[in-house]
Amino acid sequence: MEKLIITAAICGAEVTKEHNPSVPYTVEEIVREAKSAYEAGASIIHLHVRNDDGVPTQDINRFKECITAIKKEMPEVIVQPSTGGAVGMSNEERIQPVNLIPEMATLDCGTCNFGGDDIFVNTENTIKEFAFKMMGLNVKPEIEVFDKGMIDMALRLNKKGYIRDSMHFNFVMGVNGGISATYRDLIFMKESIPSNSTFTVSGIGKAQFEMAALSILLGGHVRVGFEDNVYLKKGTLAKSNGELVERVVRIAKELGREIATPKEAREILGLGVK
Ligand code: KMH
Ligand code: ZN
Repeated sequence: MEKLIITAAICGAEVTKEHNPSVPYTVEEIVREAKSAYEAGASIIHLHVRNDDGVPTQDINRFKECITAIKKEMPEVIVQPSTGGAVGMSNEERIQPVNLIPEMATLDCGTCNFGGDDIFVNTENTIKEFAFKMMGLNVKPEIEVFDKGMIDMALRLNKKGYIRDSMHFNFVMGVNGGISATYRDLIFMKESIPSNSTFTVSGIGKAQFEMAALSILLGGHVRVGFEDNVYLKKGTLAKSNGELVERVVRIAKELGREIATPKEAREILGLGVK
């Protein structure tokens, strides 16, 4: 089986220090968390950024500052900025980090309830606009899907030429409003994507490690991190993103999957290839 790509979603936009005091806000904290994840075996850092007070921002200069600081410490790591940002942000705000021409960025492929009155809005035209921009700059989209219909949207946009082949999906499973984090649903999602695609799985909350284990067995990849889950195990907060990555590495080793380096992750994902 292909080596396992571990992505660390170190920060997110919704989780705060009240959920876990190690959630990073400042540039220094973001570098600390990225480093802990990288040293534990993550090859991709999925990045949201905050102002020092913790308020999420998509400001291009804040992204630039954080990416430069991460790359200074870890030149080979893949940094994947979010274009989802936080619920309620405008498209203009959200797309900003793509102008830095990162190797990858997220492309959210549908609208989703996000609990309470929150709706994460991604209209068809938004998805097309973001996909078109990423294609023009040769930024590989990680196609974020919160439900099966979002896979179908990505497949339609692939046919229409907005997304290149060898698509890479992230199945986000267990959001209050999206697909559940069950074995049946993960197998359904995997069987719904083209055979030349790759996928990673983000199990939300307590589903994180069960979904990770099943993805490892199915030949998929894994995302963990504070954005999705702040607990190492029931009742125990993770001290760092690195602790979450370490747990995935232990599970993978037991299941016979080797861990990809950033260089190997680039090869698996075809980064930089047009
Ligand atoms: N924070 C969510 C509203 C992404 O990074 O592209 C969107 C999100 C997805 O986290
Ligand atoms: Zn995100």
